[in-house]
Amino acid sequence: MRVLLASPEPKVWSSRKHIPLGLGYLAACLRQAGHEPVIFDAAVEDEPVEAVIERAAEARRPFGLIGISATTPLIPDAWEMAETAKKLGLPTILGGPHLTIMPLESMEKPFVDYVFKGEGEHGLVELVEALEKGRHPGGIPGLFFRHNGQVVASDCSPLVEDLDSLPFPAHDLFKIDRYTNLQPLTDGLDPHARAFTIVTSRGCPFQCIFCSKPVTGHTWRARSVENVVAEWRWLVRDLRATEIGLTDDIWNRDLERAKALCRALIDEGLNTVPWITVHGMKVNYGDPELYQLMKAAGCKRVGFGVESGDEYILKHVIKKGQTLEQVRDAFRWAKAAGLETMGFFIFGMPHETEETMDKTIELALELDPELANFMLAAPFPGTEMWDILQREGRIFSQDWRDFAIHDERARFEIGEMTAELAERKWREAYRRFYMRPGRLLKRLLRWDTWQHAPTRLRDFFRFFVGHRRVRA
Ligand code: B12
Ligand code: SF4
Repeated sequence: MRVLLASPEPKVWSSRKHIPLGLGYLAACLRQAGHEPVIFDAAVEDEPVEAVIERAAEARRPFGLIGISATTPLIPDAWEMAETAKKLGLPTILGGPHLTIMPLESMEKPFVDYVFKGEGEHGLVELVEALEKGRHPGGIPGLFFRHNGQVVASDCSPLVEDLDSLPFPAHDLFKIDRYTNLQPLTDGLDPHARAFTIVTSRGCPFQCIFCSKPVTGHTWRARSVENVVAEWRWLVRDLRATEIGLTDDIWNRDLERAKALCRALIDEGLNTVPWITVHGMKVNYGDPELYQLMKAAGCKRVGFGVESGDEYILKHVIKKGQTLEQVRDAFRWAKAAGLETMGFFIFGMPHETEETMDKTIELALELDPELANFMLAAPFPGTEMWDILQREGRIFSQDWRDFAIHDERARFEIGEMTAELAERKWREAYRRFYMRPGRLLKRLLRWDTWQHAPTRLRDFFRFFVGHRRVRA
């Protein structure tokens, strides 16, 4: 069967475009089972989804199903896309993080035929085969569907136990030259970079109260070093990657495995293409040797979730499971090894005060990463923070689109932590971090600042001037 695998266009602020790797895995499994998947990522296409569906029908090569992926802020756009496809006669299935949290919400939409909860590699292939053979889709773990007008709900959310058993994601099906490099705020925007992402493990056993990881839960499942290196070789040698991003939740959970991966990349001569840890480098698991090996293996930059500069908030409020000492060590070791660093910081979490947020700003200044990413807390459904706010706070957001992290509005208030306070400290963090004379001078001396002046100016206005918006 020809299956259209689609991602809606993110209307959340983002100057970068990454491949939706989940669709790459689904496509690879469909292809392995003899089907014909086509990837449609609305972020990089220059025609609407209906044009692709209609053209396929006219050419007598119609699609038999559309599978749409959605995170929480993208769900309204996923519904729009499903409605369009349904009007053109295509059965629709939705999957991804938001559907795993709230499958029934989408089953209420008449234009959604199926919802998938969990990792979809096996379930989607089973559904396609059932549809092809005209079989009833009952009994597929993770699948929600209607039968005699009633929703039949699955009671489980499947996880792939042996990640090595999966084919590599169908990287070759993405229009890779339409994606940007992974961190344009740091590297300048290269709209034609061949930037691929790779996931070497899935899940994270920590339980930070703000983190929405519905698909993988608290598991940690790692691919073998050999399996990861084989995919890496394909990216570097065959697909001519110019940049690789690790997007695990926590790739260094097993320190020895992380070191072994670096050694293998060196031995295989795959250290010629720069790579970065976009997410998922946890400060808890490291030592100077790891960072030196990463550097030798071609790593250019590491990103750490620092979140807060206040030990009490870290430990007792957001349950980050890391200490400030571990944070300082990690930055020191990474810098000493010659790696660039990035820090992620969150403002406006429950129980925050002016003082705790001042500590976060001070810590960012002390750590002085190449890129500091300050975010306003977003209460994703299904997280502990969401539950706390339902009980004790006030969430303003009316629309799932408001849950985009890169948005300049506080989304809730709780106790003394007002929206005004969170937004003020968040803006102050950007001002104090980026407007330091030394940093400004360094930035002005970089060629890419001038090469990408329009993007830089837009970012400048966004952070330092801000948009006036009315809060509901
Ligand atoms: C890389 C990444 C990004 C990249 C690329 C996003 C992309 N287009 O894939 C960038 C940086 C652009 C990004 C942006 C955002 N991200 Co992000 N991102 C990730 C990250 C770290 C890895 C994603 C990944 O490749 N996973 C591996 C694949 C295999 O898993 P998967 O995508 O979930 O797909 C599997 C299942 O979900 C399911 N499935 C998925 N789609 C479908 C469709 C069908 C039909 C079926 C049957 C099954 C199915 O099967 C897949 C295979 O097992 C995850 C964390 C994580 N570990 O998942 C966060 C994560 C997905 N992001 C998250 C968020 C919040 C965002 C943003 C909203 C942030 C923002 N800007 O505000 C945006 C949204 C942009 C968007 N396009 O959706 C949240 C989502 C939470 C939620 N409730 O929705 C996550 C879970 C991180 C977190 N813990 O908070 N992200
Ligand atoms: S350590 Fe990172 S991935 Fe793990 S729960 Fe916390 S924020 Fe999420």
